[in-house]
Amino acid sequence: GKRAFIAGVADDNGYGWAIAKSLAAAGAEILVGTWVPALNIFETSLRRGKFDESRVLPDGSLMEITKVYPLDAVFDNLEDVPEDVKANKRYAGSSKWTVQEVAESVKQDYGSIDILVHSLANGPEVTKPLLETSRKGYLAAISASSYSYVSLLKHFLPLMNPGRPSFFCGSSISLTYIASERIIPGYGGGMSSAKAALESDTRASVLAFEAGRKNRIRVNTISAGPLRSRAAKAIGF
Ligand code: ZID
Repeated sequence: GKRAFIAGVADDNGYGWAIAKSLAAAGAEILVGTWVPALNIFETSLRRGKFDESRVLPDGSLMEITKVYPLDAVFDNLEDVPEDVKANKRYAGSSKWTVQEVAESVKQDYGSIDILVHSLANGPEVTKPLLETSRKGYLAAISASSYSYVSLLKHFLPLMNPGRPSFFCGSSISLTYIASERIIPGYGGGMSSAKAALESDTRASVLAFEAGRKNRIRVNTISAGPLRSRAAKAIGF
């Protein structure tokens, strides 16, 4: 069977959860990366059976999440982490949540993966029109929503099982939104720009070219339709 790492699962409402279920139904082993501030409540809810109804697969069995890794995809390694974040109670409560450390932990635990899913985005100023967005807010959106994919791919690539020449096996995917190419009022804060970067890095085949060359890994992004996830509710959708 295949092993998948899905970054961006913190409840049972979002795309990450739904993708995890589809992959589990197809027989994949599921590892997830959960944003550090959401880790406690996610693990508690999981343990207490709060998601059991949502865990039911088409064959009646329950999806198993083999392991939940704390992750903050805006930090590549410990040197990137500012002191105030290190000292923050929720962050201090767990460890090894930078992208590099998570990849190292997954490697140590399982050796390799076949599928990498990026289902995360964050734009602190998403409710502000672009013209009212600060530099800090814009860069934060790009960091969490676009570069996070470059970083995840970079660090997980060495763990991804390569394909054979005409049979690509390793695969990675992210989720984007049409606001990258059309005006969607309300999708501000640089989020439209962040999705444009994510798509360009994928579509212009920069990542596909580099990842394909290096390790025969496919790189794709899906422009998602509306889903009432936690992230979508936060922008009043
Ligand atoms: P979600 O809240 O389930 O997933 C986002 C996850 O990212 C959460 O679990 C967060 O904890 C996590 N996260 C945030 N910051 C970090 C970080 N620094 N490190 C690690 N994890 C972090 O929401 P979701 O399922 O909507 O989002 C998953 C992906 O789908 C994101 O890339 C979205 O941009 C994308 N997407 C969603 C929708 C939608 O409707 N939900 C749409 C397009 C793309 C869409 O059609 N307005 C109307 C329609 C749409 C979007 C906006």
